[in-house]
Amino acid sequence: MTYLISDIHAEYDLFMRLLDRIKFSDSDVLISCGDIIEKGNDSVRLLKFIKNMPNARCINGNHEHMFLKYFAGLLRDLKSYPDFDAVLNKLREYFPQDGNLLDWETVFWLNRLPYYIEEDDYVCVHAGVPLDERGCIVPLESVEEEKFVYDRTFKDPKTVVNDRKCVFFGHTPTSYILPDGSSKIIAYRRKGSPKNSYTLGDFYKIHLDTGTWLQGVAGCFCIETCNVYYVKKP
Ligand SMILES: [Mn+2]
Repeated sequence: MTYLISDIHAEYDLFMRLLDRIKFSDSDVLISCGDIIEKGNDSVRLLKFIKNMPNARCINGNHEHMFLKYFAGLLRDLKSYPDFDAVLNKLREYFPQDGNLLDWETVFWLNRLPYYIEEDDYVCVHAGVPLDERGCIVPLESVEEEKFVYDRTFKDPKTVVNDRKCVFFGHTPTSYILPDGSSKIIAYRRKGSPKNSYTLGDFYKIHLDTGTWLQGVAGCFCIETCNVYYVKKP
């Protein structure tokens, strides 16, 4: 099975409970739509764990993007100050609450992450993706990184995707979108798709951010069954 998550925001314990909840195994695949780090206390611990999962695929969110911009700035300064230990120390200061120490391997792993995943029937981005005038997804290789991680309009329930591919995204807690303020994954059903049908083709976009840090709810969506799973903080 393929499971999608987003915006875990350093909530290591809740993430581990979610893996338990879905009985995640070596034959499954996990896709993270960004914002693994910050807000919670275990950024580095969570990064290292996910980096070492052989069956996890990750893209950058705005929090990873900001960290990588900070890293790029430190590398630029190196021209006059060639001290890589100092750079790593500065990077470690980026996660002040973290008991786990950042290492170069993790930094370079982050630095190689893509900003989107595109498959035959779905696309994964952090905040959103530009649509053309027909509501189809524009060629993703032409989109700027900032657009993927800071998009402001895609979360709007009025934004409809007319593309064959379903878009997975996060970035904004769904409690801000749902009228009752609950923290649930929102799956937007295509016009005309039968109400009791649950295949990925029945949906045009899936909003994954259940507010793991803000609301204490971690959720994931299974592509093959379209089931959703949640774990909550006690
Ligand atoms: Mn975000």
